[in-house]
Amino acid sequence: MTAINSVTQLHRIDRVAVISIHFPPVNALSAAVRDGIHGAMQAALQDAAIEAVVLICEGSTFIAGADITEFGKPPAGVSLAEVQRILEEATKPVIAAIHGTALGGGLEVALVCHWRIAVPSARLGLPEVNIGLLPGAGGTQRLPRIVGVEKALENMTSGSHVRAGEALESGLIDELAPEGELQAAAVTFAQRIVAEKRPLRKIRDQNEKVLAARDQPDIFDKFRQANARKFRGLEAPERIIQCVEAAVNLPIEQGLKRERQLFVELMQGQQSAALRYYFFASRQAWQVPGLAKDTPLLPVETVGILGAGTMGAGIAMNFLNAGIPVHIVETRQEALDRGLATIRSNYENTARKGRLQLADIEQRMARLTGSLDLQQLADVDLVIEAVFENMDVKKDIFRRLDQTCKAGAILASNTSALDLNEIASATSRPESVIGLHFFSPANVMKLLEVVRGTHTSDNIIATSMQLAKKIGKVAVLVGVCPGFVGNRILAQRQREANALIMEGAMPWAVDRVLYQFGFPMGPFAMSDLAGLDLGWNKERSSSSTLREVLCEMDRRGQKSGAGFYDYDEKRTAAPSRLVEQTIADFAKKKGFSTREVSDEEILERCIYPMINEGAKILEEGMALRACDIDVVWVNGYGWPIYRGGPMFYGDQIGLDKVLARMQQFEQQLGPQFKPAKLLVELASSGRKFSDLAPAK
Ligand code: T1G
Repeated sequence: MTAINSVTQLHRIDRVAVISIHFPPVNALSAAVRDGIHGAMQAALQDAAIEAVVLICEGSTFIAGADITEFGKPPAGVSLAEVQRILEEATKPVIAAIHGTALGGGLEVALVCHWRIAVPSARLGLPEVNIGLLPGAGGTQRLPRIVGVEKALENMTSGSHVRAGEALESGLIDELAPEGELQAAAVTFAQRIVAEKRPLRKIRDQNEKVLAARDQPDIFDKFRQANARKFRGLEAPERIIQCVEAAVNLPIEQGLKRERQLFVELMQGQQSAALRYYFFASRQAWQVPGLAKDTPLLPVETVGILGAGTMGAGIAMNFLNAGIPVHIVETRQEALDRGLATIRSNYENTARKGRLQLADIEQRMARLTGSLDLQQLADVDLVIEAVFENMDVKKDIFRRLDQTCKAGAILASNTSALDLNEIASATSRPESVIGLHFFSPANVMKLLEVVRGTHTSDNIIATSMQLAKKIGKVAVLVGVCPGFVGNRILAQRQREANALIMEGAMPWAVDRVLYQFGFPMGPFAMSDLAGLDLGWNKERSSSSTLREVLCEMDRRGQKSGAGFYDYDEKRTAAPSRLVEQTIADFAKKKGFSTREVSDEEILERCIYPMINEGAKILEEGMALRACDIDVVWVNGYGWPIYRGGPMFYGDQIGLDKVLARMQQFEQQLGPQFKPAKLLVELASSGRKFSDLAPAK
């Protein structure tokens, strides 16, 4: 066994050299890994006793890509291109032995080896698109040569992982190895290749699949059209398509040059910076400073849910899907029946789309029970209250849970804005009370705000964060304040959107600006979808707000065929002249004078107060990090991920510019624009939100 460097070992089995990489956690292609592979290959090629080479990794996975932490830093060590050259031009067969995930640059290294073997559980992919890049080490040129143009386009623009079995069928790998016997199988495969004197095979020389696509130029435009909605606003997918077009129409050397050029464009662009930022932000959100790594976790093997309404039913599905039995308690039989039926029908809808088997439905429904008896929750590990948003109701429920539930049970509220500490004060065990704020539809939306009360214990927090991961949520720990983090920031945008249409901006203008910014839908279209009459009371309505006026006109949103927009029978929205006049009349009655409002002002008025509110949230310690706020908004409110999140966006614009505009708005429009102290502090010292250390 020879240590080539700190992360690379070289040893020999019979006449096969085994290059073994050990660079936890994912054997990323750091400078040391690149140097190690290159050095080991030089040694193997010079050693006459060696007839073949196996490249394998220790730990959990094969190389999972370039080392993203090196991006933006001065290059060091042997280049990836040089590593690939020595592998591909080797005069002895090189076999990549894959387990775990071969992703990005890792798969691109495997593709310059002459053969590939993998265990069945291995997954392979080129997911660079997820960080706003494209496979920049030949992946866009070699993958189409193996799996064909259409499959390559799909794989690289979706960033999907392919299981080893499928990879074997498509020719991406050549052999499957028994689980746990990868190295032995790879060495045997290498020996067989030598014994059979197989000519060395380079993917770069296999052109039949790309040449065949030359006669089908419309493949690319069809693919663009079919994915236009999914790729909206994103730069990387289009560049990937252009690289594959180059693979079809150009010799590989020119194709590689084209790939390099487009890769550098993306690497230097703002979208990749935002997506790489988000990659790490989404992982940091799980870290809770001050929480010991070995904080004991509580068992969560049974869950009780209070309330079988939309939220309670959706919340229940998360646990049923994760194999955790749920007991739902309601106060009225018909409400309970309706809730249980909703869960079943949700599953049946998913099955109709082919995403669930009928057997799975029965298996999950078998884990679900319901009753009108709170005593049924006496022994559950976790109770989630999901009832009417009224403090008195919630305090009464928590008082009764305190008397009913076993010691050590986690008592959680799904409240979206009420004071969790006040709810906890109704119990004798505030240390067991936590907020688990799901977002509707709770079985779909990824975000879970984990609300930490003043007295919530560390093991309840640690257990809740771990549980969130188990049920497939993106959890962010937040503090107790009105609206917590997400809704508190949303209130800023809503206030400005509503103010803008009193000043002369049309609802469809505001929606267009925010849609073009990258949100899936603007606030007025969203209101029409949700219904303008949420909480509206016909008897008490007094035309005091524009929403009341519209509801009184029976313009209650999509469901009534009209809201801010008019809707045809297919629910296609169109601006409404009547609403335009209604807004003008209402604004006049309220004393507003209307004017032309520019798209730029609409965007700044909606977005900058969100950034400012995020600064206040950080000042108050209601979020641990600025990037946590971004994770909340990407996962809970459709902030375009390629813009990183409101706080990252503020950093990219420049906090000095945000501050200056907030000060102008404050002067023109009032104290609601008063800049946060932290914004003033950072802007005046030339710092960014990303310079802030996490709160303790
Ligand atoms: N570089 C550096 N660190 C990485 C990393 C990477 N590529 N991938 C993961 N990590 C860290 C991660 O930050 C975390 O750190 C730890 O590993 C565990 O990750 C030339 C240019 C491999 C499926 O996009 O998809 O190659 O928080 O929590 O859930 O064309 O990580 O522990 O300190 O995600 O088991 C392309 C990205 C790069 C793969 C494992 N490759 N990674 O998932 O663990 S660009 C990727 C993943 C490229 C080439 C281009 C996942 C995973 P910490 P984790 P996991």
